[in-house]
Amino acid sequence: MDTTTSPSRQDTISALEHLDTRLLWLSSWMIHNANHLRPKRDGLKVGGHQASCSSITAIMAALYFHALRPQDKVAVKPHAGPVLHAIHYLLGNQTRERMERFRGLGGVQSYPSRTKDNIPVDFSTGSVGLGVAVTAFSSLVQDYLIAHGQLREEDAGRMIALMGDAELDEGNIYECLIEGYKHDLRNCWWIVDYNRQSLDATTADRMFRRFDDIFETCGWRVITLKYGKMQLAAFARPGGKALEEWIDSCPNAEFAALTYQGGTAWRERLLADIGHKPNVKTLLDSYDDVELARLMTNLGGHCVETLMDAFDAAQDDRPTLFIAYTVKGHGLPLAGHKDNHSGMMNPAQMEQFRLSLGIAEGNEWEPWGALGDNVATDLKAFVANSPIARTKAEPVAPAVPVPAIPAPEGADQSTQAAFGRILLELAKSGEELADRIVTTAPDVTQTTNLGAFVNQRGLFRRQELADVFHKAKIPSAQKWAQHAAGQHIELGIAENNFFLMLASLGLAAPHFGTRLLPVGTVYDPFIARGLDALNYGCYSDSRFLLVGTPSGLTLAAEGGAHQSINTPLIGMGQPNLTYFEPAYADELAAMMAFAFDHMQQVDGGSVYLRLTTRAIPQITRTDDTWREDALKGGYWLRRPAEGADAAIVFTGVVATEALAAWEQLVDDIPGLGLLNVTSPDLLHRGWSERHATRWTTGSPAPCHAETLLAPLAPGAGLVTLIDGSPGALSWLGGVKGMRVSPLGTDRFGQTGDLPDLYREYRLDSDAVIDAAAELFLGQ
Ligand SMILES: Cc1ncc(C[n+]2csc(CCOP(=O)(O)OP(=O)(O)O)c2C)c(N)n1
Ligand SMILES: [Mg+2]
Repeated sequence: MDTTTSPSRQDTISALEHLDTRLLWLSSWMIHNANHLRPKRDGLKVGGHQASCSSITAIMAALYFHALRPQDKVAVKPHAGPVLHAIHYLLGNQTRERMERFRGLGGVQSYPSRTKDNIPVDFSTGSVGLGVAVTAFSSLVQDYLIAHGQLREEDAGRMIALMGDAELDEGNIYECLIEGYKHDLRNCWWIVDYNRQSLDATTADRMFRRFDDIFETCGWRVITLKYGKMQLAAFARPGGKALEEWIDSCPNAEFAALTYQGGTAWRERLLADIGHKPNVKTLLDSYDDVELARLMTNLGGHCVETLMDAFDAAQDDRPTLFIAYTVKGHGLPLAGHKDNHSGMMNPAQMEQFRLSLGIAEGNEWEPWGALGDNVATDLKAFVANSPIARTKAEPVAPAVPVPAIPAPEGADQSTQAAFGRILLELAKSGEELADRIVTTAPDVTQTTNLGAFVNQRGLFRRQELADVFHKAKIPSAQKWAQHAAGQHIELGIAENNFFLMLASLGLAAPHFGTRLLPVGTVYDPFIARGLDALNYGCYSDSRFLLVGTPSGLTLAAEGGAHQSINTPLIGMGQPNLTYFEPAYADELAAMMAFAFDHMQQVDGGSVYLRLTTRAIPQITRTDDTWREDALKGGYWLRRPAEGADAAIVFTGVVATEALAAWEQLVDDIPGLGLLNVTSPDLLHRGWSERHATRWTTGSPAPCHAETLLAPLAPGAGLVTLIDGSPGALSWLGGVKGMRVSPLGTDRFGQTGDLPDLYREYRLDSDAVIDAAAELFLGQ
């Protein structure tokens, strides 16, 4: 093959077929090695999915080594992770050593991971459905950057998901389709490995063709790749039409079972069903059993020529769904068996597979093993010349300076209103930071106080849309012109979409080389609705500011369905997300400045602010010393006396009740302290890290919780108070072995006004006083 010019069509097909086989072998071998050859120490199954890999190797060969351009990005279905690594092994980006350690510490991850794998992984996958939908949101982010002059149209890539057919059962796929249509989604391909098998079963025939309708309704082009070229050739022969009709009407489960049984079973069944039709027997007789089995499983998704042509024909920017028919376990003895999801070839089957490919013993890891010198040389050149080989490393986006963020003025303020005012001031400033902020919300823009920012900066739309109400001079507080320079992405009420949007926006820096600072608001209890997508964003190390507001029982009249309880624990338990809950507006301003910086640090992360609509009296500061401690997780609002026996510890909006109780108790309990925990998350993390370092780095410095509690007497008592799960604070008793009386909500709330609810749920100052009395005075 000439390496300087484009290879001929025939050479390309031949190279892709070889690569398909190489990927099948290497992915199978990687899994086999981890399960059958590598020494085991724990008796646990290592796992891996040879059948899931085998159904997608041709698709991935044709995509990666033919269709993919350097600017395109791909999410690979979780169970095809080994195929992705095999591709990068052939490209020279992956080492044998890491592949040998597949699913071992430091080795190739079970499912593609942006942060843990050493090869380029555009999107992490694992929780099925999310890795698919995220590509649509990244496409919207790309359009946002193009519209904002941060990316050239000609550099736009295609966002591609390689998905399992069972992923089509995930609801988040359809939520995403609807949002995608509203936002005029483009440059997005989803390629379904339509092997008609999920984990447990063969997928339902009744959905056949329904997917076309659903996607087409949402503006997608649907391209079905049902037959391979061999099958098409057979259909064109005498008797072929009957064969085609038989395949079309064969139920999924039966097709799978026959595939597993092989050539003899195919022949018997076909003869029984259609053998009496003209020319069919002659047609079938022209294939021996092995060829017949190959013919019957020569589906579109296993035919590189079919795949290549389909990809080549879809070169415009219309979102496109390719439904590529495949066989789970294709080319392996597992093919078609309904239990093959976790099935694995045994050593004898693997040996047989090796021999069938002519791979010499000891040569199993050879990238080009058993190919013969000429073919290997040609193939290496083909791979080296494929566009994907020219993909550059992910860009490093320069940081955007974070200006000082002054606290909003006002004697009584809620943190939610203060948040809106801070964003408004930023929007009016000429700061670069303000230009990089992108806000988004799932239909709660106004009620979470983003409205003022949106009035200033506008809604983002690729096509300009006038504000009809504004034009008609109908008075409205919301002046939401929609234009390409807008900085708010309005989403429908689907929290999964919201979190995936945040995840995509927060990956703009590594994906597109431009740092965006996404700020998303959601009613605090509905974080739970999108929790897996939030986790997905954090797992991908995306950077965003999540604002949960309003929160807690403090919503009062809104009732129990809207009052969040366990979100502080979510905030504490979620890796790569730092949770703060401010009591006062100046704390919030400090936290937002911290967040915008933290989101840009190499070892930073995302930030979650839990806010409220209840306005409380602000306090007068005499100095700024609180700030540093507040950003470490807590500070003394009233410093305890040295050796004091007690402290009240609170988080967030119940500051007023805590302060009132402190004022009433301080005469009876001399030296009583009042601790404002601004981040139960940071305090807890610091505490557990400090214990961990004791065993690793030697002499750890005291953590912030220890430093804060140091003045108290060893057996002191703590009353903790939070409008949320009391467990967020009660653990503080363990730091120095103190007694704790935890106050908070641990049952569903109800409607009521604040005095009634705070009394009923024991969040008021009387509850604090009673708890203190019980703890400290032995009453
Ligand atoms: C959210 C989620 N639920 C369940 C699983 C467990 N699981 C892994 S793969 C799978 C089914 C995969 O079927 P399909 O998507 O068709 O993939 P393939 O047949 O190609 O293996 C399931 C249920 C998961 N990974 N994520
Ligand atoms: Mg499947």
